[in-house]
Amino acid sequence: MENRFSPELLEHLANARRVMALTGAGISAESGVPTFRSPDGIWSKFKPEELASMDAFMRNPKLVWEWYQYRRRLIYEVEPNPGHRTLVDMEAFYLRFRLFTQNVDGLHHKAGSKQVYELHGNIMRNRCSLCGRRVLQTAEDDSEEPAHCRCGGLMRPDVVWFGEILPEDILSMAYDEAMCADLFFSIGTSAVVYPAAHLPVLAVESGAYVVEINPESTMISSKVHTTLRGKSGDILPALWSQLSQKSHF
Ligand code: BV8
Ligand code: ZN
Repeated sequence: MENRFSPELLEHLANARRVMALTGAGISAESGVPTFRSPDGIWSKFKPEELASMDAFMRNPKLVWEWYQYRRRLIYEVEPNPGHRTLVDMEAFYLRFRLFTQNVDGLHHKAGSKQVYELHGNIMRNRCSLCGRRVLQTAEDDSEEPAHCRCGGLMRPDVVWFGEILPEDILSMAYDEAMCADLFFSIGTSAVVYPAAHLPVLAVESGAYVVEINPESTMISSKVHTTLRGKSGDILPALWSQLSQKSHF
């Protein structure tokens, strides 16, 4: 077993009591879900505000709906990867483990994570833009336009768009957890979208040991304690198995 990771990092993982993970599109990249801002990302053709915002939807509901239908068809086909599954093992191991995701693909649930806090909603649910009624999306729904709710409102994906507030209960829990975590992972996120991107910085300021896992450097790389340069589907299982070798837990 090559020792890829520093004794300091392994100590922090072995002794952590309150662990928080924040994930972004990068953790699903190895499952085949394109990220947003990488060169081949799904926003390479459109700017995010042109698709993931209420006024984009009101201006062109058909275009926005088709973009979400395209992403749903992608997501129906894919499976969680070893990165998602290592977070399931961590949840089972640590006394207190909180997983917050910016992703809307539901892959953490599919991998078996029991408690997943979705900061930006879930693409497999629709919500009425008028009365807020929620309806699960089905694989059979190949509609090219958003349906209307029985109240007459237009159904929209149940995700948080730019300019929209995040679910307040989940966001305030994320702030609380970031302030009391002793170990914080920022995994597969470019850390450019707020308020989620503030969480790792808040964790550093609150005394947590913060680890970033990303093949590229990001807006927070210079602020965290350790950056593990590589793919989360490779790094997370390797890190977890080296820790289990060391602690024989
Ligand atoms: C809010 C919707 C205010 C769901 C998303 C100007 C105008 C309007 C707003 C703003 C503005 N300026 C700033 C703002 C605030 C704005 C914001 O932060 N904008 C940014 C772009 C500057 N934020 C908001 O609008 C938020 N709301 O502020 O409300 C308010 C306050 C009070 C009252 C009313 C309103 C809402 C933010 C949520 C937006 N919704 N998505 C959907 O369609 O998916 S954001 C979108 O970006 C996704 O949710 C995604 O999760 C999120 C973050 O992206 P990442 O996950 O980080 O993905 P990305 O592609 O960027 O990076 C992937 C990373 O993975 C890369 O670093 C890559 O290197 C790495 N990677 C690749 N492969 C791997 C890997 N890592 C590991 N392993 C691999 N194999
Ligand atoms: Zn309605």
